[in-house]
Amino acid sequence: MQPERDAKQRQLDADRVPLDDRTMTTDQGVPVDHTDDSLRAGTRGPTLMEDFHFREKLTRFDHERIPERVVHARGAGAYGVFQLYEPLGDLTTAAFLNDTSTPTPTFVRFSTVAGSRGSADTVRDVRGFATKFYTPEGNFDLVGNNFPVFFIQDGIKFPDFVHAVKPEPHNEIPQAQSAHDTFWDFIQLQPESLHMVMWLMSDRAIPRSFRMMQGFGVHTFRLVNASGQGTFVKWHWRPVLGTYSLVWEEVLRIQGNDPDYNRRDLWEAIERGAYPEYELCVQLVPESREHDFDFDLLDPTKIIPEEQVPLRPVGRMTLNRNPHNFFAETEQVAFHTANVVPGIDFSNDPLLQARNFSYLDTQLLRLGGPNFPQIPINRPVNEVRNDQRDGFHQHRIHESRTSYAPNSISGNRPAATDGYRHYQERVDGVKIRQRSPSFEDHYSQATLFWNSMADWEKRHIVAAFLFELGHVERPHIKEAMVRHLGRIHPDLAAPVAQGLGLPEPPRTEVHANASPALSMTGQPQSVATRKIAILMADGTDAAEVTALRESLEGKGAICEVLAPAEGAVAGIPVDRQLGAASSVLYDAVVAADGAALASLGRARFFVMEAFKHGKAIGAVGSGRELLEAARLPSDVGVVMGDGIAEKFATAVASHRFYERDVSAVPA
Ligand code: HDE
Repeated sequence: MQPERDAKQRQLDADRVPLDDRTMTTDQGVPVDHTDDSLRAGTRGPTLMEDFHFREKLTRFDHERIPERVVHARGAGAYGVFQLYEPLGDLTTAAFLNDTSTPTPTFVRFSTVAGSRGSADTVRDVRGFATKFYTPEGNFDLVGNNFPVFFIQDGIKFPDFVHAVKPEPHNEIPQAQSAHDTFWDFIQLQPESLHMVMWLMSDRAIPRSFRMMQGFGVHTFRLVNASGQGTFVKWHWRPVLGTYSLVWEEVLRIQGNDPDYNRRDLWEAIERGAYPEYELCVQLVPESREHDFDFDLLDPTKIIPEEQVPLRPVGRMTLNRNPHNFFAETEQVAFHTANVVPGIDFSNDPLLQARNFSYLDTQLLRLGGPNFPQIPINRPVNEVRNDQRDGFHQHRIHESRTSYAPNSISGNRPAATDGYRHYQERVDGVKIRQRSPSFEDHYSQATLFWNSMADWEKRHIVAAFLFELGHVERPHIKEAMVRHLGRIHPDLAAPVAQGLGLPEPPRTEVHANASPALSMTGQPQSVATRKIAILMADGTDAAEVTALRESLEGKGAICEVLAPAEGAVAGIPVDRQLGAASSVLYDAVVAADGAALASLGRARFFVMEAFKHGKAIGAVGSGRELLEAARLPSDVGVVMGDGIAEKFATAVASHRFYERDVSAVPA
């Protein structure tokens, strides 16, 4: 069932060009009779300049590209709606945060940060989570990430940071990877990054799906109510399906098997009607409590632990519509942290202040001039009226004879009346290039993060540091990083130092505080939208497979039948032949045949690799023989026998069996 057409969709309809059976024209509307041969002097003669169709076609092609985003170039977008739970009038005047009767249309763009437009989705990186709310009072953009902190404290360091993480300048290597010298050189010299680096080395940096990751506004913002009272706010998106990640070895193999893994997952879920949902939550701090924390609320390298300030759910966003055209919508969407509506304001976080400059500036180049807010995806749903005029690609025809204010000729219209009022914060200070001493502690929250991890999360963090620093060439950078890790936690530094062949740094005292909410254990569990591979061949018992499949699909799982060849096995159609499939594209695997598959290396590898990556493994009928042939070292998360449907579904819903010892599995 198609979702209702909201105000934004109705507005976009006017710009949509449906595919129809009408004939081809030039850009000038002239009918085209032939588009396969250019006009030439004789069949073997030179092409003629007067072939305007040929010239227009080539010129338009030559100009198809625009600059990719300087960061977050790789992304995927979707439309949605935001439904508020209850009016927040005590906190903010924002209309969309007070009206529970009309859902607010949204557009979201998810992205990676470092890679270029054509890079793979599943790289170790932060993910962008940018949301445009088309509110009746104009656009509000919540331009967040899937981590709650950032690498730097002051926006003036952003070009330095981005230059360090991007491919190195001499040879443009490596693509979409932080595992290289310039990145780690920057980090070792800029310890304010260490908290963020802990997140980056954790599995949060390799999300299973855009549908299964959190979003954070990162900075402290401000809500302002009708009496002009401000409340500090941190924004959080919480995925209804829970927060889940891939494992590193899997990620490496997905990049070749399906570079569009996260994009495709989002697209297909929406096409199937399994709409991704996220709860919008706020952490609220009254202004009177601004200085009650042992960190500075203005410091974007710090979280407010949820145990200190709990999350309050305020609404839910459902992504329910794919774009029609990637370029027009997802590529041309322009987010900006300064796109706020009355009742939402900024804090003095120096990173946020810098962003409030950068996002408008970048669009001027990327989208070719100052009229980019007129591009359909960027237009607010309410009317735009002002004296801003002209510029490249002006689409509007302003009829007024004045474009200045005040004026007496047009009745002083458009008039500035009761609109956005900036929060009246008292500020006083000397001009100074200096960080506040309250921004100086770079280690405590990195330690807090480490202390809060489950054992498996700690193991993965150590492995990530070893992979990354293992790609660094200069010994002094590795040594400096190990010293920093020693100050975060000796249990982190020791195995990394050992793996790098470096001496363990002297063990220092660190605090033992933890914030359990930081761990990814204890997520909501569901088999819905999980992808399950069923390996079949001629020995498959069709009745058993059909019963299992119906049960799993009834719970919202997606089952795909894989077999040595396309066609059908035991009367069941094959979705993909094994030669074109890989276990890394599935959440779980069921072996349904042993007789034919047990001798096939590809089938054995499939099962072994899924086991290595912690996935639930099932077997029905003779499928047990395939598991035996794969020589799995344990039966943790392996479900076999008759009537396994319920047990297997529970195993799949638990996501991964990280407690398996897979160190000896060669896959
Ligand atoms: Fe961005 N960032 N950023 N950023 N950012 C951009 O804007 C910038 C930061 C984020 O899907 C650019 O339109 C500066 C934090 C997302 O279109 C650019 C600083 C967070 C997206 C830019 C930051 C983000 C961007 C590039 C430090 C998380 C993708 C193209 C002061 C809270 C939006 C563009 C989309 C994109 C600048 C730091 C999130 C250049 C200067 C912190 C999700 O303007």
